[in-house]
Amino acid sequence: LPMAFSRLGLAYDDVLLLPNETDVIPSHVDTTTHLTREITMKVPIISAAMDTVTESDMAIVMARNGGIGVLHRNLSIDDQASQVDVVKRSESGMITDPLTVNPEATLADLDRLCGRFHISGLPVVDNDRKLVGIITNRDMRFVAPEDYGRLKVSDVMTRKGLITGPADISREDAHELLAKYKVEKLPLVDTQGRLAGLITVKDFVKTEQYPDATKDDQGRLRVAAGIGFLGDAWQRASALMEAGVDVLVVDTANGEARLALDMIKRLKSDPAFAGVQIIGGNVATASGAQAMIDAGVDAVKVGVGPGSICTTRVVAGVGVPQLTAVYDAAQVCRAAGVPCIADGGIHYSGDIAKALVAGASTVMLGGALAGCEEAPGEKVLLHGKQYKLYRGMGSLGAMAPRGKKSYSKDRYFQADVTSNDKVIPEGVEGEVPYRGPLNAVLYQMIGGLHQSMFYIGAHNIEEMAERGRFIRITDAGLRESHPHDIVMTAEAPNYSGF
Ligand code: RVP
Repeated sequence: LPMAFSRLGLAYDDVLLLPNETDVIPSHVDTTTHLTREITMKVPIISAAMDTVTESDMAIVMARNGGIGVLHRNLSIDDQASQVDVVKRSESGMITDPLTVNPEATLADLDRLCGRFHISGLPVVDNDRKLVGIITNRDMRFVAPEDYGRLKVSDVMTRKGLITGPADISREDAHELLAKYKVEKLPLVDTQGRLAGLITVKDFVKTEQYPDATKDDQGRLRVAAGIGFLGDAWQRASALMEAGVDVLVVDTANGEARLALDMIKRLKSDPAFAGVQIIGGNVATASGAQAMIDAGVDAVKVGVGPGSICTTRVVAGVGVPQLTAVYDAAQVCRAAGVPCIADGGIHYSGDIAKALVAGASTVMLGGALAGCEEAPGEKVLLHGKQYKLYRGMGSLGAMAPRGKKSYSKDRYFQADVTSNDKVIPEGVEGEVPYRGPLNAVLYQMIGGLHQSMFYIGAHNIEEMAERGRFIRITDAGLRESHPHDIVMTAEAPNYSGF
């Protein structure tokens, strides 16, 4: 028994980082880090696999800004796989397998397809995949929406004077053709006139606009997705992989469960999944991290109970204060060359810096991003302020949705519970303040991290762990850290006393 009391667990709020002598300029730091053994990112931030945080809109903007999103799994296999598809098709160097439309399709069909994938036009191919035209916003501009059901694509598409390029065109030549003919889309065709790819001007613009974007070797945005380990989990993993997912996250509240470890081992030993990185979690101790590493994961996710919506620590009495959990796990991870992800409990940019100094390579955020425009769900008005729904994946709403199937009960090992009133929640449901577009929120988060690196004297993430030093603080110290003795009258973009 005495052993059980021998250690003190610390949370982010228990410490501060000491300032150091520094020659660092905040805007010059390099925040490149490892998401997994094989994938690097320019920004160490991941959006959580939660149904009020990450669907395709969130994942796209996360990846554009240099981080990555983990698509949640509280939806059918088809729906989750099609979200992977939406992210992978959202922008790319050259689309080798572009979406197309048949000349016989109606404009209503076309409109639906374009809406779903947020695109403005498509190459038109016949049944032999021969390019017969292209249809874009320009062709649709003078068509009344009432006529969409009646008119076919072949009635309005552009078929004369099509500008195309050869299948093996270089990026530079493609750019020249787009500019010369002032067109937005360049279909690529093989020697038989069959469609072989598509290059769009939007992708060139996006590349300039988002130089830090997290992309695969074909120039497509990277995306991760959560999976379980029971029932049809294998089928889900396969469907996600076929849709082009970069990373699978075996997503459980207790990564040390035998079933979760077995799932990881199986994925890692199947050559079919060789091109996909596997993240495992969550654990909160050195031995938990070691179990994950032994199972073969490409990154270990750490956090039992720190989440803002999590009640595991009170319902089960289990958990480790997050700073200590990250530190303990990171020691083991570093020795094995496996990146460590600090998941949960991060609400201010300063917490990101503390997690990285403790040894994490990246952080995962839920509540801090749930108020963004790109998070799923509508804004609600409460007492004259705007909010968005945020709930735990272990909340009643997520595990026992009214009239709907929950796909994520197994995260808490309750998949066999058939009656909703028998669910044991480990999370709560609530609202977080609406925060506007994710771009602006990430700008503040990343900017805050740059400031930390300046104070610590770290030019890069590796130096954070080397040079960063903690000091423990008291309740009085914490009170002193936050604004005090003032009534705040203006909102700061990176601080809320909420
Ligand atoms: P936070 O960022 O503090 O809001 O925490 C988000 C994390 O909380 C998630 O990434 C996940 O690990 C955890 N979580 C999600 N649902 C629940 C729950 O219902 N207990 N916990």
